[in-house]
Amino acid sequence: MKLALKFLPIIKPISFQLRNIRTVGAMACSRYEYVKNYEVKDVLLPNVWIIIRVDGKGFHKFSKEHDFEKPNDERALNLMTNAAQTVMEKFNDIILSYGQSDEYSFVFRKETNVYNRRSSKLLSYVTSLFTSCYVMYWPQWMGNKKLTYPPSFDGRVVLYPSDQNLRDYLSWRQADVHINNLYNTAFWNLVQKKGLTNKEAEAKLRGTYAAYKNELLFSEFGINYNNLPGMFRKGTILLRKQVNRTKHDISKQLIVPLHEDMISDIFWKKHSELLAHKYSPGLYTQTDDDVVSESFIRHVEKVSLE
Ligand SMILES: Nc1nc2c(ncn2[C@@H]2O[C@H](COP(=O)(O)OP(=O)(O)O)[C@@H](O)[C@H]2O)c(=O)[nH]1
Ligand SMILES: [Mg+2]
Repeated sequence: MKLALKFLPIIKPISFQLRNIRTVGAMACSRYEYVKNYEVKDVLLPNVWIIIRVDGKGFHKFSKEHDFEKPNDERALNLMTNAAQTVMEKFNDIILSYGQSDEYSFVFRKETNVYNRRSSKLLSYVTSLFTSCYVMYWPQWMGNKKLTYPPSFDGRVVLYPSDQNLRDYLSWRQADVHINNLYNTAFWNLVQKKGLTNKEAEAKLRGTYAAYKNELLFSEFGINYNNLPGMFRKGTILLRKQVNRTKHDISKQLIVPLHEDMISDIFWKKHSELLAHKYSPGLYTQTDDDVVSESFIRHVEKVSLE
């Protein structure tokens, strides 16, 4: 009796659960099953470009806290690119990624059927994978600098119906890096080399045109803006390329970082596979001058999780 009393609280819930299980056809369902219907079917429109952009949360503070170099920290930018490469490895249908500052955009093929085009699945997977890679690869790029708190990234999905929309989106992000980088380069030179306070430097640059900042950098600091690293001026574009060298395994695909001008038509002609009727990676030629370094090219052997 004593024993039975002891087990009563356990037995009761089990019998309660059993009462609430019914059989529908051959399938056993619980009466709770209906809650599944509340899940929103957030399927993205067919036949449109899908862009997922991740952006560092509060990176103004995060970069200060972790002593990022100003205005550009090469290691931190490479860390972002490294994380983006892994995302591209997992999703075969990403044909182009573009990163600058604390953000990365991923462009999926219009026809992709990954996760049945379910928005929340796609967005959460890309964002969480990118974030975990950022943390995992941190020591590789940032050396002894310890992470003092966990970084996070927000993510959004944007759809573009036309190729022109896609080009304009990428041009918008690339124009953004140009505007910010020119300003930041002038600003930090005034502060670090001329000893101006932040307020003074801000006042000196307020309302000025690009030509003024270019001239200021050249005449006061001997800096030819156009000679600064492409990664700082143009951000990083990741493209898939097929190896075309007999020494290499022909089946291998590369993920190649470039710092080219996506605003110009030349880029889209050179990488014509991107807007072709049927996409397949373009050929990799070693003459691509803007390649960061051989070691940064990822050889893709894994395929997507589709
Ligand atoms: N010093 C430094 N800061 C950077 C670098 N990349 C990004 N940041 C910082 O990250 C911020 C990113 O901008 P935004 O996303 O608008 O700001 P958030 O809302 O604070 O993440 C920039 O304003 C910088 O403060 C870098 O390479 N060096
Ligand atoms: Mg941010």
